[in-house]
Amino acid sequence: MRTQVGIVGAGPAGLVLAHLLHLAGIESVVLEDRSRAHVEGRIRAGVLEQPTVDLLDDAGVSRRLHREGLVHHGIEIRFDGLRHRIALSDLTDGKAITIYGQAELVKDLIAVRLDSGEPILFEVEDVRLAGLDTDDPSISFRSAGRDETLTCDYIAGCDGFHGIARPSIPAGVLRTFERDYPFAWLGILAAVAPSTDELIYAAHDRGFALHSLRSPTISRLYLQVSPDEDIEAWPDDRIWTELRTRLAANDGWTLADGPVLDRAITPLRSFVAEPMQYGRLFLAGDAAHIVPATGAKGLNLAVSDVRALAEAIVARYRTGDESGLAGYTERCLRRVWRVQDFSWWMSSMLHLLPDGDGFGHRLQRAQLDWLVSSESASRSLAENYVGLPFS
Ligand code: RFL
Ligand code: PHB
Repeated sequence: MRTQVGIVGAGPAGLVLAHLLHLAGIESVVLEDRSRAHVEGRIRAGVLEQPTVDLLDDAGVSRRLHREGLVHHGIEIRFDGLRHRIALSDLTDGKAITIYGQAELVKDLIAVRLDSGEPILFEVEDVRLAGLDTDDPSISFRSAGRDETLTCDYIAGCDGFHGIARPSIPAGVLRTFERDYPFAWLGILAAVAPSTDELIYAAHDRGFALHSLRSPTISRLYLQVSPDEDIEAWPDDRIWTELRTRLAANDGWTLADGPVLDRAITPLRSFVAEPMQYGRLFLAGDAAHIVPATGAKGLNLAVSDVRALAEAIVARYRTGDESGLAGYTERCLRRVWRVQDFSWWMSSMLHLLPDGDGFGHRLQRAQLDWLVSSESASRSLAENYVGLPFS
């Protein structure tokens, strides 16, 4: 088998890349090691930034997103029982975020891929990359019990943080940068109408809490917990009681509860691998970098990487110009580090940190106070949150 671009992974990065290449008339094969049902059912991100929505519009895959997604023009920052609105759209010339579950976006992208008639293989096994520093890199894998080899012009490693693409790069090539945080998130999906119209980020003495949503009938909520927390220790009652405590407001606001449909604990991590390419392999999305979820940026960053990669590949086929491919890492890293900084800042400001004498805690309160009382500080958050323009 031969193709122009072999894409490992059918998450947002791999699927958006496959579609952008298809629109430009470039062939690809998408290889995914999980089942279609698994990939479509994975509950993860929910916030799409403005540039992500604009790209999906241009790519013609946003019809259901606009029908079912919820456009939000602000978010709330809550601390000391007080509610402070950050007017995202007023502060950014009308830009907004759209709440649309990653699982829904993935369903839309898989549907458009299947409609295109181009190959997407699920449940492939034993995926291995070879010849990355040659002109004919290849991917070997097993599909439906048969061993296959796919020879490619280029390979896109879109297989997430635990994938095989990044570890296929020879030792000594990559430099990695990493921060672990002394906390994790316990996230739930619940069958209850959201108790808020806009997302609530709450800093509380017992830890951070976030009230997000997926639809008018489904809420998504998160609690800061310790990284080694046992999910079994969190029956529904305990989760709702803790959420109610941390999200409490002085003005009589109340939190409605309901059946918990899904629960999971996710560690928070910052990670960047540089460069994001080796020979004819290009890493995109979580395969190359991870941000703590507090800034709601992971999916959006994955989309911005593959936008740059698709442009570079298209230029290479149309005009023979390889400069976009050569400069792929440099172009991506500028945004990656901006987003790392934003996500780190949001995380550090909002979470309860181990803090002996309370110095750090007082700094957090000073930051929060400045954030909600200074228009320029609010605007800075808003610009980053709705998404900086693609370079
Ligand atoms: P993905 O989504 O992990 O997809 C990688 C795909 O590759 C497959 N794979 C392989 N396929 C073939 N061969 C192999 N050897 C393979 N190994 C792995 C995997 O099965 C998978 O299908 O990476 P991608 O495409 O880079 O997308 C990244 C996003 O998924 C991620 O950054 C976001 O979910 C992060 N994130 C959020 N991002 C946002 O922009 N906004 C948010 O509000 C937001 N909230 C979140 C989040 C992530 C969370 N968790 C659970 C990590 C909230 C949470 C709780
Ligand atoms: C979500 O809705 O899943 C969500 C929202 C905001 C975040 C992270 C996750 O910062």
